[in-house]
Amino acid sequence: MAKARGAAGAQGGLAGALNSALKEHGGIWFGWSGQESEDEAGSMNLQRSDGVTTATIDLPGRDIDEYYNGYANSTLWPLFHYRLDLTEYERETGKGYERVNERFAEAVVPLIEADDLVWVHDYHLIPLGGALRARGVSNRIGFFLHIPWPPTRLFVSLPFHERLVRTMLEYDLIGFQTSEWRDSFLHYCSKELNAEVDEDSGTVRFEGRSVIARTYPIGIDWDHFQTQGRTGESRNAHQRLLSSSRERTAMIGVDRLDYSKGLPERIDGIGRFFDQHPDRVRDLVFIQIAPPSREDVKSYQDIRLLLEQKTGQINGARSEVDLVPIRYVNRGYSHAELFGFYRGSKIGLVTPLRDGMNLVAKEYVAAQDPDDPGVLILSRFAGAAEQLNVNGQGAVMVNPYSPDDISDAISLALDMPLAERKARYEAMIATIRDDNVQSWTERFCTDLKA
Ligand code: ADQ
Repeated sequence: MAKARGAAGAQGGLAGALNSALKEHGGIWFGWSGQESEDEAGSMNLQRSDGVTTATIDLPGRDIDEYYNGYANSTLWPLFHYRLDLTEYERETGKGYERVNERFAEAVVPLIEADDLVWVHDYHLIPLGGALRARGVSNRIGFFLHIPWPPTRLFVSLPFHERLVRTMLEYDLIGFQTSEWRDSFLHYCSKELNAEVDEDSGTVRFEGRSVIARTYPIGIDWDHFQTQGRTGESRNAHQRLLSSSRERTAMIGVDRLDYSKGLPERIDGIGRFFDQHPDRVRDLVFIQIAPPSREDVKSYQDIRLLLEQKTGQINGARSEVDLVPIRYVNRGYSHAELFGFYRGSKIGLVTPLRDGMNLVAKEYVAAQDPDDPGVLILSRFAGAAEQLNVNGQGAVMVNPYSPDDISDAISLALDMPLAERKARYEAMIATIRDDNVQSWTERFCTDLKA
């Protein structure tokens, strides 16, 4: 018997992106099932559904605690999102992380055939490439980091930082979302490892090996998303949103409930807007969709409480019998429904404190009516800012730590004339449509093969 402990959920950006890539190219998706096994060595489950083959293994409770909730989500995730204050440095969980990566390598080796490309994803699996090499796998192996790479000064707070980066240098190709994260990685290699680094090509030479680090900004599955947007389910969601907000402008936020997404800071910004424009409380309704994630980790329980408190305070102070300014919803929706909600919202509020890319920003714009588009307010600290802040056009950029900045941006968006909304939309839409998840996969795999 296995019981669910929730891994890469349906609401994760990574899961959605990879599913699309595999449907297109075939291959096997290997990883943790999200289930807890009762015995030490969970067996492998092979399944085929919707054109995608998955090979997953269950993990014993201790591994889930040390590897997934521990090192991956209480050490690497906060550290890579610049949150030293939340980062736990426990040697035991570090050992669990390495142990599980070894176990994954052991399990996946028999599935790898001579000509296969091996593509490893994200911070949970950084040492997997090295563990595969140690087992004689000589295939091309690539790694993509979905989250930021922190500046060297922060990264060196990790005990054994060098050990982690040395395993990264076992890959042939390393992909980052933005040049900022890539440059931080190269800086570390040159500063701390004394590796020979060629910034232009991204080549790192170290102890006889050579690896290339490049940027591959991830995109959405444009065609699939547009198809979802044409369904009855999507139109229904759109209608529900419009009729429930009546004459008020709907502003939407959609995020996993995670401290990196800047949710309490966002609520503070909205509070500031209401303080500065009490006459406009009736003009706006803010809808925050935030399904809980990683609920076994304390910092996630804390952020949930904080958010409930903050929305409660504003709603208590600003509600009328016929009006609630913030609708805070703790559940997931299908992409069809999200499309409808985005389309019905004249403002999209995406204000992470730090984010590898942020696909919600791209989905919001992709769902807009080109003849009457809404306005995207975007944090300068989201990876997506590198693509969506186009010469001062595109998204309205904000500093998510500043409630005044968020308040000003909401004012600007509420009153923005149609011509400017269209110009900003036009500045973003081509890259969102063309630099999609298919072209991202294509670019990475072509470079990995080369
Ligand atoms: P995430 O941190 O999960 O991804 P994001 O890129 O925004 O963040 O992707 C979230 C995805 O989940 C979107 O496709 C969104 O539609 C979906 N989602 C969010 N809330 C939902 C809800 N309530 N119901 C249904 N679906 C919901 C990580 C990194 C990001 C990076 C992605 C992809 O943290 O920086 O962009 O991987 O690389």
